[in-house]
Amino acid sequence: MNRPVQNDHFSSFWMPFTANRAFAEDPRLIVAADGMHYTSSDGRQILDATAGLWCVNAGHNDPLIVEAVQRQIATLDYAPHFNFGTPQAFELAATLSDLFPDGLNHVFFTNSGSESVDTALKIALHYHRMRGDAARTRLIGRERGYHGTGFGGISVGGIVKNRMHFGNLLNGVDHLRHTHDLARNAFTRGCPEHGRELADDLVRIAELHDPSTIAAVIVEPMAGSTGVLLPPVGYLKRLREICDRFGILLIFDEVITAYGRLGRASAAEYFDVKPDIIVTAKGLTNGVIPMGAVIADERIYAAAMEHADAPIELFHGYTYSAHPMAVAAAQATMETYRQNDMFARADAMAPVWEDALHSLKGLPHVQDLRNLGLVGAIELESRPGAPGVRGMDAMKLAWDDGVMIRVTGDIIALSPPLIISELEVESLFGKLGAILKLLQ
Ligand code: PXG
Repeated sequence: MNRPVQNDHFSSFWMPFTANRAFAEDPRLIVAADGMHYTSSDGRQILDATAGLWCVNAGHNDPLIVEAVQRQIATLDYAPHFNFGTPQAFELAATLSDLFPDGLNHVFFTNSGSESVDTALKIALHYHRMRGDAARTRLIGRERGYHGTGFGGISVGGIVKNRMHFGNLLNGVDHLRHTHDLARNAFTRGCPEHGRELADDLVRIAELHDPSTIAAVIVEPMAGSTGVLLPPVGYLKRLREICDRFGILLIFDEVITAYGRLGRASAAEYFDVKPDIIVTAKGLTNGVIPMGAVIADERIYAAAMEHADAPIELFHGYTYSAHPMAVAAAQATMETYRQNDMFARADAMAPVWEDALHSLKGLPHVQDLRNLGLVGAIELESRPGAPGVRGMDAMKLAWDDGVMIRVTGDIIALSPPLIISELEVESLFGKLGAILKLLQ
C-alpha cells in the first residue's frame, strides 16, 4: 500500500473517493457523452450503466437542458438570493412542490446532496427549538447509511471508513441497525420479505435516550451507495408509525431515489410513506449543474415563520442557493422528464430490467442479485483475504468492454439513465455475464 506519490500531472488533482495512485497508473478518461453513452479518450463508446453517479436520469446531452443552460448563461449569469430573488427560483420551487407528496411544499436550495443533508438536519433541529421543544437535539441515522460527506452527513451516516478518520463528529447521534440480511433474503425480486421488525430498533433507541430528546431520524428509503440495500416490506411504514408515536421527524434522504429512479417522482410516493422532509440533489438537474433541494412539510415551514425570533427566520443558506444556472437546468430537467414521460418509462422497463438481472443467478461468485425500479445490484463473494479486489476487477473489465459500472467493495451497483432501451438492457447483462465468468 505504500506506493510513492506519482510525480506526473495526475497527482495535481486529488481525486474524490478514488485510489489516486492506482488511477494514475491505469487511468480511465472520458471526453464526451450523448444519450446512453460516454466517449472515452481512446475513442470508444461506453454504455453508462450508472447514470454518471446516479444523477443523469434523462441521459446525456438532453437538448432541452443544454439549450436552457445556454440561454440562461447569456441572460443572467449570477444573482444573489439573500434579500434578492429571481422569478425562476420561485417557479422551480413551485414545480417541485407539485412533484412531491401533498404538504411537502417548501423548498430550500443547496448545491449538493451533502449540503442538502446538513440543511435538513439543521431544519429539523431548528423546528423543535422554535416550537419550544429544545430538548430534542438527537439525530438518528442507520448503520451502512450514506448521507454525503459533510460532518452532519458522516455523523448520521453508517459507513465506517467514511467516519473513522475524522474525529468525534456530531455528538448525540445514534444509529438504527441496517436491514441487509442475505441469509433470509438473497435473490429476492424487489423488496425483501424479511426484516420489517428491524424498524422497532427505533423504539429501543428512543427508550434508551428518552424519546423526548430525539429530533429526527434520517434514512435512505433505498440505500444506494452502500451497495443497494432495499427496505424490507412494511419497514418504512413502521418507521413512520414509530416516529409519529414519539414526535420524531422522519427525513428521507432521496438523493438517489428522487426524480424517477423507482419509476416515480420520489420513493415517498413509491412506498406511499410521507416523510416530514425530503432531501434531494443529483437527478434534480440531471447532474448538469450542481444543485440540491430540501423539501419540507408545511408544518415545519409554518413553525419557522410563526415562531421566528428575528426578521430572518432561518440563519442558513449558501452563496449559490438557487444559482440561476442550476435553476435553469433543474426546470428544464423537470420539463424533459415530463415531456418524455420518463418516470413511467422507467416503471415500464423495470420488469425487463429485473428479469435480465436475475438471469445472472448461478454465475461464478454471485451471492445475491437485487433490484428495484431501475436499480440493480450484484453482490459477489469476496476473494478470501482480499475484499474489494473482485469488485474492482469487475469494474475494470467492464470499462475495457465498453460499460461503466459502480462498485462498492464487492457489490456491483447499476442505475442506468431512465432512457435505457430493451436492447441496451440485454447487451449490458450479456456483457456482465461474460465478465463474471472471467473474474478470478
Ligand atoms: N445522500 C445520498 C443518499 C447519496 O447517495 C449524498 C447524500 C451526497 O450527495 P453529494 O452530491 O454531496 O455527493 C449521496 C451521494 C455511489 C455514490 O457510488 C453515491 C453518491 C455519491 C458518490 C458515489 O453509489 N451519493
